[in-house]
Amino acid sequence: MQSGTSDFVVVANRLPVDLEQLPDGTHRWKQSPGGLVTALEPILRTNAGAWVGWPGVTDTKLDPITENGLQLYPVTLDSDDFERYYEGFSNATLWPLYHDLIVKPVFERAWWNSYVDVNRRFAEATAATAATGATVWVQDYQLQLVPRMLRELRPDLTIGFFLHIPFPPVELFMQLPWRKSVIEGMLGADLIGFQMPGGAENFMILARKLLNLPTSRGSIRPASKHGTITYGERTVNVGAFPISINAAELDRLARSKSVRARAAEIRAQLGNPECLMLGIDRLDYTKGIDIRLHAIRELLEENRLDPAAFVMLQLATPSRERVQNYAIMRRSIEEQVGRINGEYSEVGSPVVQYMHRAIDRHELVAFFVAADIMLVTPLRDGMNLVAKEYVACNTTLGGSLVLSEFAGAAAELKNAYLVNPHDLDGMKDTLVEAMGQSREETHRRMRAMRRQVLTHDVNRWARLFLDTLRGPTPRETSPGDATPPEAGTS
Ligand code: ADQ
Repeated sequence: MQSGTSDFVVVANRLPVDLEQLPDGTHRWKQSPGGLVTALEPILRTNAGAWVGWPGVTDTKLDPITENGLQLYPVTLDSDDFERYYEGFSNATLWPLYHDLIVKPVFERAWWNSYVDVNRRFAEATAATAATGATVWVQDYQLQLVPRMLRELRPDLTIGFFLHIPFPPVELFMQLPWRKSVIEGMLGADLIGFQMPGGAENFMILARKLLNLPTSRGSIRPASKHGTITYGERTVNVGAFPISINAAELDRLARSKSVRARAAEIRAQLGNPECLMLGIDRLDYTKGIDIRLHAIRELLEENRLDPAAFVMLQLATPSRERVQNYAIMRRSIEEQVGRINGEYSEVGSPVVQYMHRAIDRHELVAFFVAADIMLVTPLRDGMNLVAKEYVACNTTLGGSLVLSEFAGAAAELKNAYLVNPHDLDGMKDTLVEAMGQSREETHRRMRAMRRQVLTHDVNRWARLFLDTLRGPTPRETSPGDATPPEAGTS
């Protein structure tokens, strides 16, 4: 197969820009600067880098473009692909299967066939883009078959794969009718990265049980907590690489005059409550939005929360709206908000403020700065960047983070108020405890969490993954440059 010119290729379901369809039918590119693109941009630029992904609209064939110096290769999806590969297999099969079956996964053969087709298209686009001997980094659960397909097309490439969501325990994964193909798909990579050591461990067990492959535990510098799988002639490395955020930039933004002024204005607009609680999530049944609302309602019923003294602000980004369980979830949350407000709000000052829309970055940071208590209560979450973003924005140390034990972030943010979202009473008690905490203790906890988040940012994550994939550069192996400490201490 003929090779392309890019030495470093990122492959993700979405491009780092969205193609927007305007009312007159024409199109326009809009930046969607996620953490991933910010972290990878310098590497993409210095390595003649490219990004392969779907531009966000269906049935539109687009030529490769260069946007802000980045080579972008759009992969076309038609509306059937979108329904079967994306909404279907990715988000109604894999997503619930990998998140502890919070809802029942749907196993539909036509969806699987489409997943295979689309993964092949991504692999072919990548093979045509990558230069001889290039490094390719494939992202997430939508593209688990790409590493193997790509290796068959281009054995010369170095291939990494990173899963952003949890990798489930063996008993759950075994339900998947196409389980062998998925594991073999991922094994096409030279390095398979997970958020947590538990995910890496689950994968190793499956490789052993399902494919009878020899596995061994061992450390591969520079990352920690690793194992290897012998797969034919190759050795596949497996490890945990907890993702993070651009902490320094958020810290800087949170300290800016304009954000601080906007934060004060938000508090004033909400009637300067004694306590402002905040939830920021994609509207997803994994995020436990309903659970935190339930806890608040019961605390109000029991007179343990004074409706005149606090406001709960819930921001929810619209997400996967055509997938049935998302629509059900949205209705239930909106009913709960209505019920609490119906019973406890005064004219002009709702107890729960709910906004179902995307918020721009500056405004989002102002919400983080304004909040006294951040509620992050997922039933299961690969990492949860919101928890880390709140910490990075809490420059005055006055805020408290209530965090689910089932978010990957809990392993690093041990000074959060950790809760089990299945234990409603425990969660209510912890919320009351956080609200009544002394200033000194609040500062102590936040200071410790900030130390962790500011020293373990997304650049470090990307560097650690790529150094492990390609082998450490001479600088990294110089004497005295020890293996970085494991993320997990705060
Ligand atoms: P997500 O499930 O999307 O990510 P999360 O890690 O919390 O979850 O990231 C969401 C991002 O969207 C955050 O940066 C947040 O600030 C932003 N956001 C949320 N609500 C918003 C709103 N209303 N307006 C604007 N922005 C909003 C998946 C996995 C996670 C993993 C990440 C990264 O499910 O577990 O942490 O990938 O690997």
